[in-house]
Amino acid sequence: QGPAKSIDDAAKHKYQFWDTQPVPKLEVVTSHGPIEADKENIRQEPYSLPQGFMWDTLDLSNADVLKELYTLLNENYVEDDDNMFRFDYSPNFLKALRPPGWLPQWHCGVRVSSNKKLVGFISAIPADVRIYDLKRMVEINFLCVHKKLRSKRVAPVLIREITRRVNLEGIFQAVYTAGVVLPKPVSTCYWHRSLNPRKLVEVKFSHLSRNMTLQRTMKLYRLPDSIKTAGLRPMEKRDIRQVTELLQKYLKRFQLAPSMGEEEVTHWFFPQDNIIDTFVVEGPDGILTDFVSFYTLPSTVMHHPLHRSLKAAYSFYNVHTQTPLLDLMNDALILAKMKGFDVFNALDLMENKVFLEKLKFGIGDGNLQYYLYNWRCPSMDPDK
Ligand code: NHW
Repeated sequence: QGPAKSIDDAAKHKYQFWDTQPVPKLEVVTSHGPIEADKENIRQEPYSLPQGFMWDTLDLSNADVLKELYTLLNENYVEDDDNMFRFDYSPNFLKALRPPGWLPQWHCGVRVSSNKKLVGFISAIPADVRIYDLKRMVEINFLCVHKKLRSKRVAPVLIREITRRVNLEGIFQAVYTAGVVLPKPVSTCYWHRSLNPRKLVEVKFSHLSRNMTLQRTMKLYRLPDSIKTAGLRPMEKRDIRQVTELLQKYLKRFQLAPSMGEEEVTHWFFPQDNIIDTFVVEGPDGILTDFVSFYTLPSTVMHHPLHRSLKAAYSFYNVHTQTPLLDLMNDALILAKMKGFDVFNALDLMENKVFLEKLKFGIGDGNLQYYLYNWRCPSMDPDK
């Protein structure tokens, strides 16, 4: 059965776990504020796991442990609705779980007591989030329960346990995203821009539209060999201060956004091969005016004789003050193509609707819902 995939289904769904949690019900809200007050007394003992399982904090600086987490996610994490593709976050990418202020106990694993096999995980990382006011929160991600342990209500135990560990640090709000509909989402859609249409058709990520041959499709998605924006170059160490300023100023336009200082910007944006790319636009005076960024997240192709992996770039934050966003994103597509990506993905949030159709992105069948935990607020459009 599983949780709902659409708002209509969600209205009928009985949320045995989520109806006990401080999240807004699926109804209209007009004010801002916590749903329940900060707790005075936080439970000191971990929540109980089913018999035969144990909690284990994962030390991601240990390469063997990092590999165990990688394998759990590689074999059991998010798949598309048709179970053809599964996210394949690389071990080095997973090191992103140690941003400034990270805590070891927020890398929360579940093992089989007898053989110590890793079968469950959930993570929290600190983040300053602006919604109404600036608030210290956590971002929850990588909730995963091994396929053999599904539908046994282990996920609610993981969620309660990470909530307890976060509450112990005096934090009572969280942000998270999911493909499923829970109380209560801000929803956005995935859009995909083909870079390597031949392969995308071969693995059935996309199919030829009516009246289109492969040749015509390849021509449609062809990109120039070089970028257009003068002064566009990879971000360097000396750019950190200016990138931070550009980002902070730009994000003020939105109703829900993170707030990052120079250390966070370094962690999230500084280019790392096969993890994160950031390109800045430098004017003749040495002043940065714009930047684009995208991260690398391949998916395993689950049942194809030849193709094992789909190399996808995901649009991250794009800030423009001088170069039109459309031009910046067109250059991002060219750069991604040159780096060997098969597809470029973006959500229809922030200002992205400005370029999606014009740059030949097609709407996908996946939704991504954004959630706040223990924060009531009026519903918000994706461009906010
Ligand atoms: S979303 C990715 C989630 N992971 C996957 O989809 C991986 C593949 N699937 C699995 O591993 C990004 C399992 O199917 C999971 C569920 C573990 C998803 N979020 O144990 P049961 C994130 O990581 C509810 C929240 O029997 P299962 C964000 C479901 O509605 N809840 O299911 C994570 C039901 O509750 P209901 C989800 O299939 C945010 C209950 O779980 C969910 O064996 C977490 C069923 O549990 C989802 N993605 O395991 C919340 N999927 O009320 C953080 C299902 O309907 C909240 N459920 O009865 C904030 C905490 C911190 C607060 C700090 C103040």
